[in-house]
Amino acid sequence: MFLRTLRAALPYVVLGHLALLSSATVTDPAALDACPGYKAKNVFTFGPKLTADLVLAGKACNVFGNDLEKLKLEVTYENKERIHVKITNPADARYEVPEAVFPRPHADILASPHSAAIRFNYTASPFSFSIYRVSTHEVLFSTASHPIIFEPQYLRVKTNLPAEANIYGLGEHTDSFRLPTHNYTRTMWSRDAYGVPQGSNLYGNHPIYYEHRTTGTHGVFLLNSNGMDIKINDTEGLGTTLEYNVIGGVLDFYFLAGSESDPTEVARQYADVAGTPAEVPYWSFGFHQCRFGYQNFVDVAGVIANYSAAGIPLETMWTDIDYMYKRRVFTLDPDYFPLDRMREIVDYLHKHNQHFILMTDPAVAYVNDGTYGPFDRGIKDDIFLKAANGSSPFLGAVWPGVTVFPDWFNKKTQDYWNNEFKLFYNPETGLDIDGVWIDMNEPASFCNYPCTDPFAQAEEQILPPPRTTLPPAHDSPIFGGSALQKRVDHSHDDVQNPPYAIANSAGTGALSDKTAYTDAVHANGLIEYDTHNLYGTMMSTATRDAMVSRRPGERPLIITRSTFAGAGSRVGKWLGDNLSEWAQLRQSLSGILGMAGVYHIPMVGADICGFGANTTETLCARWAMVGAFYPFMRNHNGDTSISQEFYRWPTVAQAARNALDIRYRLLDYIYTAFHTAHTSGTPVLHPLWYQFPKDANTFAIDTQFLFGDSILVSPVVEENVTSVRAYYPDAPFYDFHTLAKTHVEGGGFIEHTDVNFTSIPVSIRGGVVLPLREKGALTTAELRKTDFELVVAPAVDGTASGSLYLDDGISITPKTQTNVAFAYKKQKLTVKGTFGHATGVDVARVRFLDVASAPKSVKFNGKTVAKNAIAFDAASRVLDVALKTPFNSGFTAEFS
Ligand SMILES: *[C@@H]1O[C@H](CO)[C@@H](O)[C@H](O)[C@H]1NC(C)=O
Ligand SMILES: *[C@@H]1O[C@H](CO)[C@@H](O)[C@H](O)[C@H]1NC(C)=O
Ligand SMILES: *[C@@H]1O[C@H](CO)[C@@H](O)[C@H](O)[C@H]1NC(C)=O
Ligand SMILES: *[C@@H]1O[C@H](CO)[C@@H](O)[C@H](O)[C@H]1NC(C)=O
Ligand SMILES: *[C@@H]1O[C@H](CO)[C@@H](O)[C@H](O)[C@H]1NC(C)=O
Ligand SMILES: *[C@@H]1O[C@H](CO)[C@@H](O)[C@H](O)[C@H]1NC(C)=O
Ligand SMILES: *[C@@H]1O[C@H](CO)[C@@H](O)[C@H](O)[C@H]1NC(C)=O
Ligand SMILES: *[C@@H]1O[C@H](CO)[C@@H](O)[C@H](O)[C@H]1NC(C)=O
Ligand SMILES: CC(=O)N[C@H]1CO[C@H](CO)[C@@H](O)[C@@H]1O
Repeated sequence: MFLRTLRAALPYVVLGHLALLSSATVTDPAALDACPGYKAKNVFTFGPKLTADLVLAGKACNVFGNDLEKLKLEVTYENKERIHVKITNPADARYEVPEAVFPRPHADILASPHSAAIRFNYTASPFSFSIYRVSTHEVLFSTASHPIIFEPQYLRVKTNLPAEANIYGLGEHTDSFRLPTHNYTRTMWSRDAYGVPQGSNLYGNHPIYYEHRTTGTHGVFLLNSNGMDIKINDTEGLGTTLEYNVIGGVLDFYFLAGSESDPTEVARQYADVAGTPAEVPYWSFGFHQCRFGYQNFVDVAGVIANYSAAGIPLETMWTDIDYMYKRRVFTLDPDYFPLDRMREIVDYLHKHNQHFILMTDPAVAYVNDGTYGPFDRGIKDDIFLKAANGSSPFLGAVWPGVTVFPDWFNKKTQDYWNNEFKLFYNPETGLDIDGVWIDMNEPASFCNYPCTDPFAQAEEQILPPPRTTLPPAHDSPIFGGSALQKRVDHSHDDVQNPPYAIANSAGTGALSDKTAYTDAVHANGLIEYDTHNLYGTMMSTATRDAMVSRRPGERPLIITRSTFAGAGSRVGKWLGDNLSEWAQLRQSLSGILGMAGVYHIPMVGADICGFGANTTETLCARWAMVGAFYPFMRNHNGDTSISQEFYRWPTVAQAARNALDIRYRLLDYIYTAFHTAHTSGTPVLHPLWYQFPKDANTFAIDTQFLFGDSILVSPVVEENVTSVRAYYPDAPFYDFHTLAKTHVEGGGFIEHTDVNFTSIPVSIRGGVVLPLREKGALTTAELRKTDFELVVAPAVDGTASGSLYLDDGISITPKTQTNVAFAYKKQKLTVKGTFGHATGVDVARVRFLDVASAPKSVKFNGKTVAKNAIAFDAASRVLDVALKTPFNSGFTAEFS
């Protein structure tokens, strides 16, 4: 088929660009494999570096443009676990992800590849390369028999994989956590993806995957922000393969060795490349309430009051775009959300140790009459993204109608953004927000392609949409009272409709549909064709900086929709506009596992109870409980959906109280996991296989997961069902409530029956010492005044360990810190640490699990503990020792 296609195409190729093969004609993988590839010449090896020229090895196949004649290969052993392989065009500058957006990782540059855990191997002619693990001699990545194709707007690299390979990552997606290996395409091109269907490109792009085998786990990261399709397929006779089809940039691979025994090692190595996650304020782990469709300030205040009346912890109240005047950013509707009344709400929240967050979109309304400061100041500073001719702003249509878009590459944009934040979110004169929610930053545009007349389209689509209710009386009572490296020449490229069409699901599929045009120009000359996938992440960075400049030294909470690799080092993210459907509750789990477990964006959650469509009582109850184990826990709703605050139904209210009680008791444990992630790159959530890498039954599980590394959550995720068949690997587990042990020898399923609509199966993995708060609270400020209790859950060998990190909860660089290590063996718990940050509370008690019989004696710091402070329950095998000791120093507690 390839030959026939090529022959048919040849006469046209000489005529030029337009008649190249269309993507529709090249579907046969064998066709691309018949391309000539390259020959490696002038290969130089110099210690940890290898360089070579790659010269086209035969007649060009010109599938989606003309094959480049000569390429440059550069291989660097950056440290023992990382090899950097870069293939570029030596003749002409090509686009590369700017350092300002993705700083390159620190490289030690190994003295000699001989100490490396993985090695680069190649065949000179035709050129192919492989990466193999030295200890096991396993090939991890190999382009053998799949020639590299390098054309101006089409790059292909294809690797062989083991049959039914365990591949995780390549997000953002809503597919299973372990990716399908049959006929599967993952497209990278940021888009506004309402209802986020499976199998399509979504808001963010993370071209990293981890591959897990029982012999080890490794990672492959392609640092490229251009549009791409990554195809995983198994074709009879040809085995399983993974193929990158990229429409620009360069081939810039980082191969991560991971480890043979600990899957989380590869996550730490990826964190070395993409950055470790930012820490977030302690309060941000509290419960958040939001909806699109709060009509006015009375409504917002009513929700706050009703949560309080229902006794459900509400930490943070949010407001969606409803607050804006004509949906313009940095404005308040004077009739519906007047400043003085909104300030009253914010003051009320702050007085009650609660917080407030508003949505900010990037698109600025095109209001060219001198009445709208954010537009006027942006025009004056000339900081908006430009149309292709570089002279006037690029126009799109978003919520407020026709809009312009801040250009994050413009050096003056940060000052502009800081200033808009300072003005609008001014604590003295504006709204004193505690965090930011940034949306629509793909960037999204409602303008259908071609967007030749955004004014007509805005009018036709009725933007901004009119209000549907009357404003309340003003005095209604509430509360009962960058920088670019080089110029890239795209003059010969078709950047609107490149010859290889990636499988973009937006609108017509055109790259520019529903977003900024690919030919829109940034201040540094880069165009959206190359940088599109970076827009949301750049807005995230600018917003973080603006928040830090408002409240210097404080960690901001910023929740974004669109992300690129590395975004987690600055912001958190929600999974976008989902629907109130059971399938979406299930999918949310693979979504958060990807973000928190692979891409290092741990401050993540899906909209609890669902955003679009109407929820039901049981869905909302189950989701409230699942959502209590999202690191970022927010109920958010669409404007046309029925209300779904937790207090609306008694069952949901009770489910929320129960799950929030568990969450809050675990809050210091998860806060510690965030600190560990920030300092070392160890993920905050773990799929089961991270802890049980040899147990193949765990590889595909994504409706159970570990919150931190030790709390196993096994939610009911189906409608009308009150049971769950949960998998327990071969290790002791302890029920979170009864603390009784289960151990399925060899691993196996347990059917939890009678899981009513206010409970969720949660267990503790043996081997951990958990620092729990004794009880939940209505706010995190109150929680921090609650005593701790330690739960000692031994592994099979009778040992356990754990840690606790505490600080003031808000400073980027806290002045005081407390770091405690817990170690348990031979029936003795040792607590050691530095207590720089005063906990101000006691350790109320220690509970030892799986204790065979009543102890003869219990000692605290070597002294015998009084009998009345000890309780032993033979049925659950729990030994409960009341201590009431100030938590300001180490201690020991033991029994015999
Ligand atoms: C490296 O590649 C060559 C050529 O394909 C092959 O013969 C050799 O076995 C490989 N070496 C290792 C250690 O895999
Ligand atoms: C592969 O998936 C595509 C898109 O879902 C579908 O149209 C096609 O029929 C599938 N092909 C095979 C061989 O399964
Ligand atoms: C997978 O391979 C089959 C058979 O060659 C092919 O029809 C299909 O298009 C391929 N799918 C993808 C996503 O590459
Ligand atoms: C709050 O609760 C009151 C009393 O049940 C109810 O009338 C009101 O609609 C609720 N308001 C909101 C915004 O939830
Ligand atoms: C530049 O392009 C924009 C959008 O296509 C157009 O409105 C504007 O008139 C052009 N400006 C010049 C100077 O050609
Ligand atoms: C949700 O329920 C409301 C009120 O019953 C109804 O008007 C609306 O059409 C429903 N929405 C959907 C998507 O079913
Ligand atoms: C759950 O039960 C309701 C009410 O009986 C029914 O309408 C719905 O179809 C059931 N859902 C499923 C998935 O069985
Ligand atoms: C739901 O189940 C939990 C745990 O088994 C139990 O404590 C609670 O009493 C049950 N609630 C109802 C309403 O049956
Ligand atoms: C439709 C969809 O899945 N959208 C988002 C909503 O939440 C899901 C699961 O709840 C996320 O994974 C999606 O990104």
